[in-house]
Amino acid sequence: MATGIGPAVRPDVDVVVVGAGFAGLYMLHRLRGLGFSTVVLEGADGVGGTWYWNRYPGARCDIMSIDYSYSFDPELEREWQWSEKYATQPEILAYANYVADKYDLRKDIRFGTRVQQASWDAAARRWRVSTAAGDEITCRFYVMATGCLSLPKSIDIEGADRFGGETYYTHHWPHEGVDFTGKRVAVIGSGSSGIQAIPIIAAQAAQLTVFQRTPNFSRPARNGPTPQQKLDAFKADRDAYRQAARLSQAGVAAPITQVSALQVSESARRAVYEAAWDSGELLPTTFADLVTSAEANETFCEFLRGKIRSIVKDPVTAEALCPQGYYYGTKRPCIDSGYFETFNLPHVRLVDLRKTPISTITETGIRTTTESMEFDAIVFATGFDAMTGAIVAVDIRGRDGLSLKQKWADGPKTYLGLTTVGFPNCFLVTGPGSPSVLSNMMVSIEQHVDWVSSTIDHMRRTGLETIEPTSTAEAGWVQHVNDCADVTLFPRADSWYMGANVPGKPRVFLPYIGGVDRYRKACDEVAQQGYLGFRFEGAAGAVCNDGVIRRLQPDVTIVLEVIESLGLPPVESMPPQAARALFDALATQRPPGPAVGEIVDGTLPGAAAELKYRLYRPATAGPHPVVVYYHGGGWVLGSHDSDDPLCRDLCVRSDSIIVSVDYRHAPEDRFPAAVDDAFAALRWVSSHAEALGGQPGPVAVAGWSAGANLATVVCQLARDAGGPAIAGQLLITPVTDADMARPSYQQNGERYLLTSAMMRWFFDHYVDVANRADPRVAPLRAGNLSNLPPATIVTCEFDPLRDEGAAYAAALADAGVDVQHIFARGHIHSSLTMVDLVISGAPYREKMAEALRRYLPRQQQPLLRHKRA
Ligand code: NA7
Repeated sequence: MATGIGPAVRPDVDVVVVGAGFAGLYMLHRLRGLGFSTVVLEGADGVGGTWYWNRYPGARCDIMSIDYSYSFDPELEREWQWSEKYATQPEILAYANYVADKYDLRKDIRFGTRVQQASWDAAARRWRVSTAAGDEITCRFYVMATGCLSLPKSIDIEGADRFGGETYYTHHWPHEGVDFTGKRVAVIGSGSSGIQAIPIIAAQAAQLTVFQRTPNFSRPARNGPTPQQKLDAFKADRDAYRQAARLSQAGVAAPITQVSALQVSESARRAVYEAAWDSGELLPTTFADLVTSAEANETFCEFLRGKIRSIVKDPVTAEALCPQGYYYGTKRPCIDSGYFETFNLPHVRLVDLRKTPISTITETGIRTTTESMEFDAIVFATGFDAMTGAIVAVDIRGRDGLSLKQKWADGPKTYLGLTTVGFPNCFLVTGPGSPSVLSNMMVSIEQHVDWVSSTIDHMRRTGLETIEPTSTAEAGWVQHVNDCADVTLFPRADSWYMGANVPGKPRVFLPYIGGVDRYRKACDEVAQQGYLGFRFEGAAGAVCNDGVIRRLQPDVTIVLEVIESLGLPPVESMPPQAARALFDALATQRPPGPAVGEIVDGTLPGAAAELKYRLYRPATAGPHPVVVYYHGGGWVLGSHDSDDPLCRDLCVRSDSIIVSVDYRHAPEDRFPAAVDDAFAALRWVSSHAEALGGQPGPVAVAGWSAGANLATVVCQLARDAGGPAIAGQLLITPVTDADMARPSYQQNGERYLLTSAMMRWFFDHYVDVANRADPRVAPLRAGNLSNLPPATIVTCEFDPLRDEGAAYAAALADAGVDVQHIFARGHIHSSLTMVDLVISGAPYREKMAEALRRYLPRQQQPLLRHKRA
């Protein structure tokens, strides 16, 4: 506890909320219920936010209305019935008004009031909020509920203000509507707004020309009544229905699949895609890897292109409407009512701006690089400065006058998408770094409002006056948001999710893609852990439980969740045979790893008997360098099969032959059987490198876990025996000591698959206690570590073996060995071996392969073919 701060100056109200959309309305209701004086400032003359402004023809939500509704009051849910599956903008606006009336919200909303500036007054510990009209209001807490798609992107087309005809913007449509009958109309933009408006404008206009820069993926919405089974499920158990949405990936309950699009037959895949096409849903369940695998995603893209080609009669127009160059879902997909069919109408034309860009808008129309066209009206459906635009449109000044716009100049930085360092008592509803636009907004809004209001309530109860995230917590969250995005295809697209639609906006993935369910869990855990990562101040002093809420890579988390859900018994509770059977069974469940040129199974003479080996040969022309690989499994478990995907991956990436050699396992054959076999295998492979189709000369050794232990032990033995020659050693999360005493055992010994108990079980089966300091068990304890082959040592942050791996790297370096230490942030002991399952491991596997290529340069290739004269 620091010393207390001076008394706060009483503000005009407890809370100012900016925006009277669905977020602002619920925030007001909730805070009022908790007894906080609250004022909502709203620029429009009515409630509804995005649904107040976006009145263009055809505007509807594309999440089913039964789901796109508040869930906080069962009475409201009973009273309000939606007339359609996807309600129109007028009906949604009517709902917002109904809510405002039912809870008597208008009396605390100041309409027609645009907020211009908000600044933190540190001495008085309150915000000063000033409006465009010059009014000022002070508050303890300042909440931006300004929406994610509310600030239109400025029109970046030359000559836009020259046009003398009628100009309309989908985001600011005249309240009285527009009649296009008999008119020549241009629509610029083919995002959700354009796709919804175009069929309706086409039905009125004499001529419609659509100017399309990027074609969009869209499927039929098949609007109609709400599906009966949804209504039945809702009526049967309202709470369960809502809870399932809250604990879903995107805020709408949907089945989860673990099936890869590439695992099933062409016809099975097509059946799933046809069902998605027929579903009329924005987020149908398809395959697990459409978000992460380019190859899988492309199968859906091609299916959808096929649909467009089958609907649109003119092949040139059809091709222009087919999205290319980005993956399905990485730009916001759409559902529509007759969009593609509209292009079969004789008076509708598509101009493909990728081929003929707009040169300028003229007084009478639009000129492209090839022609001039005349119009009576131009409709701009050109989108928004998404997620950050409306927030930084207000000049928000935090501690010491810090400007939020400046702080976010290189991209937004938030803790949980809710708060940002330097801006005490300021909350963002569905801000950047939260699921927001990747979710059913109603679910995300309610979750944020509930979290913010209960936090404010907690502060009142505990006498705390200010809250602000710490730099550590914010940096950790930003990292986690990026980690989640980086395992997906999303960052590759020029989308508004990436800020790419607004010239000059930094290219940063703005929302959180880890899922509504996991996100909610993170927020709840933050609160439960004494508001981890927040610093509070009050009359009694400061409190702060600093830390980072999510540090594992997101795909590692998923693997851990899946394994936990299997409810497997701990390995150390099993006899070795049962543990081996389990290990083998799990190995059959995972993706196979990449294809290699050839796989050869064979035997070689071990120290006591024949040993099996499996050779992986690249598809490229040989001869290739040779790597001797030792599998992991604690000297007790494992085989060629258990490390098969990793060996394939190393083979392809390093362009080397990998010879995965077996060795005798404990407890049947205890130490030093495995070491003796490992060394015998090294000798045999080295002397047969050419016979195996490999390059002559030194080999490299590699291994994972206990296999990495054997790999480095044979390096020490080979040095002392004067051969075989080893060009380099790749040690992936190696066992280098046997005392199990380093801090990483304490920190990571229970929760991350490889546990301390399991390591103890391995050691007990493998080696007597008296022999555990033998350098052939604990290579770190060797008296002499000099003159060993160059080493690449990989350690993982959440591995009990992390610190001994790092200690070995340091000891080798001290002994003058050329060492590269690769530290895998957010990874666990086994995650780098999980090829195609833990995608975030791929960059590390690439580094490992680079090391092998460095140790074993390809010798001059014989000239295979001569050009004919
Ligand atoms: P979007 O989805 O951002 O769509 C805007 C469209 O306008 C998109 O096709 C853009 O092409 C196009 N655009 C933008 N600027 C230009 C210029 N200068 N020239 C030509 N075409 C341009 O906004 P919407 O309003 O449709 O939808 C927003 C969200 O609201 C939606 O995703 C739902 O969540 C609800 P681009 O793709 O940038 O090449």
